[in-house]
Amino acid sequence: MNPYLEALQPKLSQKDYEKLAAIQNPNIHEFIAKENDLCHPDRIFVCSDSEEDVAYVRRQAVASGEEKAILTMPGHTVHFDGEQDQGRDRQNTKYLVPKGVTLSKALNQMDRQEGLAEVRGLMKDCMKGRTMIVRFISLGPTNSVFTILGIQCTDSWYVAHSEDLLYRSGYSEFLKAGAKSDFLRVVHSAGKLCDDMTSAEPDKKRIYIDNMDNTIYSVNTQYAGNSVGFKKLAFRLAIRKANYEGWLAEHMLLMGVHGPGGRKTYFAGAFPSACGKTSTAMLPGETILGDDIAYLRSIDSVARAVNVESGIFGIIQDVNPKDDQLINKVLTHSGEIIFSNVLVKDGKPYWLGMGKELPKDGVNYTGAWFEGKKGFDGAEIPAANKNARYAVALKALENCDPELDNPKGVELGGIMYGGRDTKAYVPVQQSYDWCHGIIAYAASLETETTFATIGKEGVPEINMMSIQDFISIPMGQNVRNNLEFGKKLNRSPIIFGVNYFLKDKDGKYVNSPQDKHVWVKWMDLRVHGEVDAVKTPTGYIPKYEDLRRLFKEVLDKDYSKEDYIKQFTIRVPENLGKIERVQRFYQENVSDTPLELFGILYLQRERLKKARDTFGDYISPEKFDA
Ligand code: SPV
Ligand code: MN
Repeated sequence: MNPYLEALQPKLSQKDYEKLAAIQNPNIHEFIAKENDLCHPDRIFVCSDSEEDVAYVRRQAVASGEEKAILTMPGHTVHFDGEQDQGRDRQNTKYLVPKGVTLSKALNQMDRQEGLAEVRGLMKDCMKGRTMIVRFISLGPTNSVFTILGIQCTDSWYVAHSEDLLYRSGYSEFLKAGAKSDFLRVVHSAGKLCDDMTSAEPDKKRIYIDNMDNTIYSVNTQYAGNSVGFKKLAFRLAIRKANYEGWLAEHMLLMGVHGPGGRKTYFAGAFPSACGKTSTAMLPGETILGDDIAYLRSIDSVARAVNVESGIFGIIQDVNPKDDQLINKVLTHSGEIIFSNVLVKDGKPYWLGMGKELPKDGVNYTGAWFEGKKGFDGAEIPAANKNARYAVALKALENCDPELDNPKGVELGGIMYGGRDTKAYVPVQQSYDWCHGIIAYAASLETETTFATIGKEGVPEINMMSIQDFISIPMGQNVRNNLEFGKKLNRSPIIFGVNYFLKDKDGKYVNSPQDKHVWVKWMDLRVHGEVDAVKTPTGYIPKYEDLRRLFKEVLDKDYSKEDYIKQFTIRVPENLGKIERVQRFYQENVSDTPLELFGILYLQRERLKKARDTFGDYISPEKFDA
């Protein structure tokens, strides 16, 4: 028996002891022993992913009060996060950097020793009177070059239960891996709890990333983006691992797009949180492979990708029978689902934009709720939080892609990048080449903050490749990695820029949410070289005739020339403004920016200026199609 197992034995039942001892890796025992020493749980439960263990986790989530059964539907439960714990917390999420090391200025960081002392101080004895649950997970399909193993110690049954729905189980992978010591570690505690089982001390919320130890600490929070270790927490560690090993870990959806003749082409898509990623991945008639995190590798010189996860933690706001048939059907039928931060009344869940009137009272994340109730900040509390969510396994969806667990992943035909850009970029465009796409669309991705993170909404910002919140390496290095990745491929995916949020002069969106389906179909045709495009200073845009046909075929809509011109007019001043902001951002925040970024932006500026000299500030797409 190694000394760590010996130290852990008093906290373990005989069965749990055996489960742990069966893993031939003292590093794992050491990690758990270290966290046991810190958190001092009364006992430790080791989840082996057996049916029995998983059922136990599910039962405990309800027995502990962290979830409540929704009585009208078998398998449905609801979980509430505290009023000040309704999204990812950027301010309290920090990288711990050793003395002498600095990350890019734009990244939230602090001295490693200080940070460790602070967070470990907050976690001291935090599990007294509780059980520490140990979960083993495989990030990505098992038995694959993509597989990364992860382990989490948590005192939240809700977190442990969510992991069942969202990830591939990993206990047997740890057994197989034996002494292989490369795994990501997360330790989490919900901290002191209120009577309603929500974290009681939001001012002591901390999410600290210790790259040196491949460990993430999370305390005094339950919101899944801050607590479910294998979501955004391990993602930060994976980005670092990818950097060393020469692949990419991305905030991307994966989907199969159906083209002519029964063809299916896989696309990845990077969007910041709450900018249309999940709704794109779920387009009806296409297949969904993933909606949040993907790993990309060059295999035999083509880009292949896997979904790191196997479930969806999706925004429920605006899911309604008309716009989101597939997920709406899942959410309104029996099956295992955790709803979070919705309104519950008479044993039924309600959310904003569900397509029917909401009750005037019920129970929500603030406890007993009634219309007009004011929150901690004096603002009126909505019936359900905007960032209310559902957690469900991907396989619950009718159009789950059959390649989900393919260890080789899927070959990517295209990659799209899109943010909330109300002013500049056209709704869809294709880059000139890989490097232009990476710089002009991915590294230049502009967006506005959303309810997915705590703080003010609608603040414009640059969100590099949509991983600004998760990037754990120098930012310039990330740009370089992306450039290099594509340059080395024999067949690189085509890069597209999409913008679902462009507005007109009166502040109205120029597109409806359904239009994205047409853009996706157009991208598929471009990947296969089946339609022409119009060359503009910012990229190739669709021809009117092709869109008219696609609007009819896909949405049964008559697409007018006026709409086309409005949507695809090149707005020179706004585009020059964008370039200026992006350039300044990199100059001021990213000391290791590759020169190529400035070069590609310079050329884009020159093309825009030249076009302006001939055609003026606002240029109809028809001018470029002469
Ligand atoms: C996001 O905010 O990007 C999400 C939800 O996907 S969470 O992972 O909880 O942050
Ligand atoms: Mn996300």
